[in-house]
Amino acid sequence: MDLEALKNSSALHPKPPGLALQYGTAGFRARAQQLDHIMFRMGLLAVLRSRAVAATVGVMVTASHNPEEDNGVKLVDPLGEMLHPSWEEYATQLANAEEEELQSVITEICQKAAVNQHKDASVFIGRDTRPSSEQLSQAVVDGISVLGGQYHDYGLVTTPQLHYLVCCQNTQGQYGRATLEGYYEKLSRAFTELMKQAPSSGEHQRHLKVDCANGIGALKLSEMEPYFPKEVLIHLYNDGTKEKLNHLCGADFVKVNQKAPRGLDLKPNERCCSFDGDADRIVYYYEDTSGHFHLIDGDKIATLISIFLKELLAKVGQSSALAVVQTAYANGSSTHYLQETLKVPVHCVKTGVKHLHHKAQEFDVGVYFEANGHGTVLFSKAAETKIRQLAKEEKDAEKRDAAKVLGNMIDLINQTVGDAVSDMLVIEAILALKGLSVQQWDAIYTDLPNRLLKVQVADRRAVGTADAERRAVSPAGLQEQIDALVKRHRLARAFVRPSGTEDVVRVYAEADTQEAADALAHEVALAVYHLAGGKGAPPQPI
Ligand code: 16G
Ligand code: ZN
Repeated sequence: MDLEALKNSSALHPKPPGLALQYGTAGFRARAQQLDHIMFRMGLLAVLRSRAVAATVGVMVTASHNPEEDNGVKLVDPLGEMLHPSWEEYATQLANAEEEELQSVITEICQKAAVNQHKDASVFIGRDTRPSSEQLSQAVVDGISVLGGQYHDYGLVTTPQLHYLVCCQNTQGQYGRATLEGYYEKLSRAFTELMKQAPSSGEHQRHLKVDCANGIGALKLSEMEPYFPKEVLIHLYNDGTKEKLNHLCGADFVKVNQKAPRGLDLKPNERCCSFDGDADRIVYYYEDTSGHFHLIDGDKIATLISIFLKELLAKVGQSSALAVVQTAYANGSSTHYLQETLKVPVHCVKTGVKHLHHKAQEFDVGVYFEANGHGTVLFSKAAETKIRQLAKEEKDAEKRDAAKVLGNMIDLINQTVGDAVSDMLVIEAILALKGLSVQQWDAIYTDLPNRLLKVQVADRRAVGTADAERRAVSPAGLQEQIDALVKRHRLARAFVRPSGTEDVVRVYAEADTQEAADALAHEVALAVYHLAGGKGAPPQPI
């Protein structure tokens, strides 16, 4: 380590005095002006991580669905997973070190994580379309360079594309080529193969309206368009040429407000979807003839994919391979449908992609989705090998064809992380193959009415949870109160958890009617307010 060079370079990316940030559920997030030193230091950390694992790692500059003025950064591990939890703490330590401590913190991390400082380091960099992203990614480059790492800057990419590229690089091309062209070709080849099998529905062209949140999704979808089969017509809205990123549009806006994004004219019964700002989340929706808005969230996406895969897996003699992973936010109706009607095991884990991804790896075929639209499907090596072999060698035509469809699904799904583009193509292929309309998909089950609230408290850590966040273990008495309140409503369920991204406690409630869900959410919010040190005015009825 060239200490003089480190000192000089770091001085160009000074840490604002007193500022302390934490590597949270999805990396660092803050106002863009506060992040220059964080980016430089994450460049440093990426080099250390790359040396520790002797592989290429990724750095993505984005703040996802957050306002355009914000930014953030996430590290990507060699197989395209989120940064290993043991390194999240190093990230926080390095981010908050004062200038004069920087070198000793680096040395400490190297000791703790057995990093050989003489090894090669390789880092892939990507960024979203925020005005601040280009300069911030330059700070990442400075950090990488000063520690002697190599880098490849892919420039503007979606978050899932960067995950994919890192995985391709470290699997020596087995997962695909580490170029954007390689990504487009792999996905579109699989998609085209699947669409060839679709029964012609009389409708020769398939239209889909996509709200791109004024972000990177628009750019990348238009790059990909020439690769799509010509009967699939994707119409892009909120492409970033007119309005601000994520402003009144995008997957998060649509999910939270349960209404159409600005800038997309909904016609009755038209199939539409929204990406978020870095294109790793997707939700679908439509408006019926009476003007009623129908949201089709991550739970319904997981259900559609599970129904489809279950049928195919049964055909190839692997019906017990499938499991679904959800969080406590999953609508009770979805869990009920998956368990009772589809007879698929369902597992609940803590909020945050890394938890779902980790759990899904335990199964031959693990479908995971958060209700907010973040998710994918993971296939074990053994399951994939078996499917590929059947697709090639199986004599029974029906079984062989099912294996071929599964093989193409494996190629179409981005297994490194939830990917709005890949998920969209998976959904479009399933709807076409099954001849399902968006209304029929929506009608598979009816969501229980629900309500999400936030409560301001002095210290959100006062609320502790267990059992995948479904039970509160602190403050004392809170869970007992929630249990008593839930009992007063039908088909009711409620839980509370401290947010990982905002200084609030979140409350979720569902029940048989919207009035009951609203009342329950308010009652639980009041209980949190009184028992966990509420700030400001008490929560008001909805
Ligand atoms: C982050 C997570 C998302 C989760 C959300 C919960 C990733 C990539 N993103 O955005 O999965 O749903 O946090 O936020 O893991 P909350 O803790 O504020 O409710
Ligand atoms: Zn995102």
